[in-house]
Amino acid sequence: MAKKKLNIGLMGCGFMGRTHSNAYCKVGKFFDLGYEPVLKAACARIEDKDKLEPFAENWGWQSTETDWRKMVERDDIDVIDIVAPNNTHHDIAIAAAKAGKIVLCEKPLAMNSAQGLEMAEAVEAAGVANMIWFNYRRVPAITLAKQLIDEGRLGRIFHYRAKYLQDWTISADVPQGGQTLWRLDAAVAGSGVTGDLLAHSIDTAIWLIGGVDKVTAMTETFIKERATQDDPSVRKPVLIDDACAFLAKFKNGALATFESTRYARGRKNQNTFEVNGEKGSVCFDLEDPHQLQYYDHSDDAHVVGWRTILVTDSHHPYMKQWWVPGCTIGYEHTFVHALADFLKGLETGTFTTPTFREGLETQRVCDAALKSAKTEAWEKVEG
Ligand code: SOE
Repeated sequence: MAKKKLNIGLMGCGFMGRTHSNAYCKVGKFFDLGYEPVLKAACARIEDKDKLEPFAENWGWQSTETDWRKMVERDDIDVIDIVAPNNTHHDIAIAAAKAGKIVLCEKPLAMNSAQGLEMAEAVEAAGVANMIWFNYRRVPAITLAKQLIDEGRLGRIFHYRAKYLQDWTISADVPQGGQTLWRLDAAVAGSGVTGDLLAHSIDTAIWLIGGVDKVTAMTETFIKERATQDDPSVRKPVLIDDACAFLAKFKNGALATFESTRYARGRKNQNTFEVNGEKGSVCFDLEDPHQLQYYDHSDDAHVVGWRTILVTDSHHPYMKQWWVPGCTIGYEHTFVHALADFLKGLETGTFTTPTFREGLETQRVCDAALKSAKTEAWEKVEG
């Protein structure tokens, strides 16, 4: 059957631009879908034109734009996919929704929850399909953890314990801002590890066990001043959180700890969680992404213990689309899975999660944590 073409307009051409471009190229080769993404146009600021042209040529984007408003107005674009820095998400997403486009957006949804609310309301008012790319939900082992929890295998959940650790900002010589280091510039990123890394952990937690009621947090900025990437002679105060740790109480009564830093020497992208329930536990570590640890208290007493599930079999989430059992997949596949789920959702008329509304829920937890770090008190999560 002929596939329906879906013309994509990509806003941005950095790291996330590559992960999404790869997903658009691969998804139809591995998943049987009614929609076929067409790489119609890629857009970046005029200052980034020398990066945009080779990017577009490499991935097969048919045309380029340097003005996002023009891209949003183009009649031959069905989907606006935002992979530009966080301070651009709000305006682009709202304009795209008003123009009737499907809107996809990288995480975090926005600079803060006030912006996030306006974005969620805009896509809902326009009635357009929308999704935020929390890709780690689509790691097969994490999706399997969700399946085990939904099947009731863990029973009542008592604890959630998450860590997201990196180490790339330890040197005081790393500048802030500019094309590649905007994650260190609060005016562009909104926050530091809270929005960039903990947003992933929070999204996974909410997906697995439900909404967060209140949090109490501490943050630290270890290096107080850095040179700017665009002009190394200019030094500016660092206004992002380099590290954040918080306690959370979930609406269902479960207790949680979340910790994130870019100062954990040796940790490049360690994203872990453990869930403890009455009947069992699961544990995941992105440094061993194809494994899920599972403890089942109902096992016979003489064999009970943690087991390692190698999540590569055809009966595991997403895996039958790939290779033969035992052959592993990686980081880039999580974006392919997110896109496949989204396109399936379009086919069946259901909005694939996480929607902007769910991205807003995560944003509100981030905001509450950042607020609590200032007030040094427990803060209720809005909404
Ligand atoms: C930060 O270094 C970063 O690129 C995040 O922005 C991504 O969301 C994360 O998946 C990998 O690390």
